[in-house]
Amino acid sequence: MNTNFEQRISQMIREQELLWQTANIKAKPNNGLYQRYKNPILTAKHVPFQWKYDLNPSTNPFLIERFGINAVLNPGAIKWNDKYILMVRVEGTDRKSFFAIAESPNGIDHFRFWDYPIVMPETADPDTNIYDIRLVIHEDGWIYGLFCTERRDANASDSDQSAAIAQCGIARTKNLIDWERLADLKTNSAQQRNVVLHPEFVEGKYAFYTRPQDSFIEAGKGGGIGFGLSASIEHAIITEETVIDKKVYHTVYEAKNGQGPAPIKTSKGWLHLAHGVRNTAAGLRYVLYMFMTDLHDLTKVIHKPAGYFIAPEGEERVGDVSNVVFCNGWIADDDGTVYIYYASSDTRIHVATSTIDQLVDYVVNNPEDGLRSATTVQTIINLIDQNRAFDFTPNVNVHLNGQSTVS
Ligand code: M1P
Repeated sequence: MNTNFEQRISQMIREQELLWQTANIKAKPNNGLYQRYKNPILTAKHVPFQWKYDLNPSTNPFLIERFGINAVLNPGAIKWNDKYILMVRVEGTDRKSFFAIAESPNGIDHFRFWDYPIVMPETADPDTNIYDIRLVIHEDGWIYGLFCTERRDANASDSDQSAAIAQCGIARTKNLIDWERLADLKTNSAQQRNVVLHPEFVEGKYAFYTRPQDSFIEAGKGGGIGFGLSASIEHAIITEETVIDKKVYHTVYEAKNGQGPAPIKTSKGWLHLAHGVRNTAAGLRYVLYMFMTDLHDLTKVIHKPAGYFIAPEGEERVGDVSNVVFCNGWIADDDGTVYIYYASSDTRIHVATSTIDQLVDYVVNNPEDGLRSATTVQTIINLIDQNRAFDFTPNVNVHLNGQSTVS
């Protein structure tokens, strides 16, 4: 065997093991609401080299990478068999996305991919691309995965090779390996993305969060997070979609928005995490925001703080599609910790941790968007007035040598 070949393989094994074994550490500062971590938890480099290389020196004497991975992003998440499970969108250099499971013992580091990617069965109308799965352990006993299935628009002309139709694919499993593909969701909307299954039955039916949209990129008049019911999951049909959280002028979700993962049930209401998009001179900017719906009327938003919850920061701002954070997976642990798995710039995956108490406090007590500069100023004045009761002014002593100390 050629030694260079062997050396390169040993090097790959060492580098990958190092990546998998590296502990994550808390990033500074903690903003009182969530804790970011220093390292992304999954990158394209975490994908096992056995997926990319033919390791046989006689068929691949130059050890050329036979299949390239471009990015790992937008994972669905559940805690299952005591492991933190991410069902990751892996994107090849051929631009096709597929799903693969990575698991961690603690939710913040040591994520490793399972040996094989997921084989997702197709319907009679094969998917061109599948992505952004939302995993839900439903009270009917199945684990569901709802994802975007994209196919070429059959009505597009030959000269238009980018026209696509996005719809919601549905599959279920008991072991995360063998998936049963069900019929795609039917709604009255021309396109659907960001569809999420509610974990409980509502009026004895399956409940869905939807995102009706007019065209592949533009939400158009159909924008907003919708809600609808279907009696069947095997042939899910929503005949009536109610928009519960619409796009609004001059907010972080004025161009479009979409439900993130399935909401988390709390004593105060259902906690929702969503993404909001606005247009800028530099292109679309994706941020995450939160709201809460009523425990008994899921179409009623009862709390919604102004602005974003997480926006791209530092290296998160740059990647394949820059200035994007996107989340379709979080895990609420038994001790109240919430693990928020978000991707940055459609390139890599991060975790931020918080607690149910912190998230509920934020959603209930942070001020709503007054939708005008004047109301924003009034919000700040109210805070300053309340704070006059507390004197936190530090004593600053300036010494003769020009140095100062703070006590
Ligand atoms: O590129 C940013 C995101 O764009 C789409 O989200 P939405 O449908 O809300 O516009 C999706 O393709 C998503 O995967 C991607 O991260």
